[in-house]
Amino acid sequence: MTSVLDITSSHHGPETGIEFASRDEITALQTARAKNTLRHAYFNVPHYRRVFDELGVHPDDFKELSDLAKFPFTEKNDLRAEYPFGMFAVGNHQLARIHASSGTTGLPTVVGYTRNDIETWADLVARSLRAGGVRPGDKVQVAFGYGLFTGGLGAHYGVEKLGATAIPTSGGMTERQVQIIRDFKPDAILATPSYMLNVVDRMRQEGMDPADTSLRVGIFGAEPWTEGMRGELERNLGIDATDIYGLSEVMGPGVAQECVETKDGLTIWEDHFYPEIVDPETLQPVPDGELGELVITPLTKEAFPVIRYRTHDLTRLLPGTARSMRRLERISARNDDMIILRGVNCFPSQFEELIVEEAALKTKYQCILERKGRMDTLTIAVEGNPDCSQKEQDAAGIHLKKQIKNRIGITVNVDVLETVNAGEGKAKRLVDNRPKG
Ligand code: DLL
Repeated sequence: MTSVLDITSSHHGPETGIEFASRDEITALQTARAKNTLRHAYFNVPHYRRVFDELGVHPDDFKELSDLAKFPFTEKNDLRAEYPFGMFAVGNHQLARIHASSGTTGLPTVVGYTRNDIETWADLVARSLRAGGVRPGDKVQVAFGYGLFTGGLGAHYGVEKLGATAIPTSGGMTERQVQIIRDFKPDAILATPSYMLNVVDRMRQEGMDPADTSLRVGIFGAEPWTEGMRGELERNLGIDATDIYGLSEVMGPGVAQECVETKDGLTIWEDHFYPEIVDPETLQPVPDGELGELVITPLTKEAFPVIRYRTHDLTRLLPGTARSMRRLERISARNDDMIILRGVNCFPSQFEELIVEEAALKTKYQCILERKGRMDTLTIAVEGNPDCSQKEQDAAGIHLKKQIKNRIGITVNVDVLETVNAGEGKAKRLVDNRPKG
């Protein structure tokens, strides 16, 4: 620990150390750590012993990183089958914390952390925040939900680890978020991007100019968002907005983070995570640069090792730029959010890119799937911009429908509404009202 009186101590900048390690160093570290993780999982988690044995693979078969492809994937259902603690590799007395992710259906997935896991997580979030432009001494409003969700507490420990000041507002209570921005004068805010747009609206309702706050930096994640929405948040708030990624099963926020100096996708912290991209149909790994499903093997987890976790997030692996570690392209969608409308595959984010272009519409929307007779129909419910006339809003709705036809190739209904509430945490973009079965 460094004392506040110790003015000679400095926080190590990103210019040195592991974030700039050579590819060979990263590969050597990943290889050693993957081997340990495979052994740890095999010898301490009955599920892994069983599925490795069934496939006829053993941790000793792992010699180099490409050998990982011989090992089985882990799916959310595997975790659910062992609910609540069956996938933990340590005894209860070694657990420092438990989180859970609700998911959309069924049992939550439960994840555990040892003290060391919590330390590693805090280090990686601190590293992420620094990459996003937060500095020691900054005040950081943490508007991710606190609780079983990993967002709030995960971010919080990283803020403190960086040497910044956490303001734990949690999510929701938008009026109070605005009051705290005005009175506590935070330098940075962490939130889901959809919720931040609610905060911006609330500021305007209270006669505040969102561009005229103390905020310098915003770090947004926990749900898909687009370049268009980045532009909107940056323009409205006069901040640098970057993308943070993570998932409970692998750790929580801080698995990958965009660097503020390049804003070109998210650096995945490869000293702690080994990423693969697989073809979602064949499940075979594809080369870097190709689009597919992200599969992650965390390399240092004690309480909850997972091998080849299928995230269902779609992205590609890109070479490093601001750091030597590889980047993930902005995660635009999950493959379970894919809409197949009369044979055309599309994602909510494709509509979002067109919605942000309409000045008379707000980036508040939901995609509603219904069945009329034997036909599936898709309605984009989108909020009108109250600063524009009804006529302008209606014209924007008609224009949006045309743009969707021209650019995506499908016919949808567009409903311009006074309010569209997609939730206060992660936005629910897709509402499937079709009869089940
Ligand atoms: O959402 C962890 C987190 C908290 C990340 C705060 C970033 C900030 P889960 O609730 O387990 O964990 O949800 C994980 O959310 O598989 C993605 O589908 C989605 N997701 C998370 N970050 C991003 C992002 C947290 N930056 C799931 N872009 C993931 C797109 C994201 N999707």
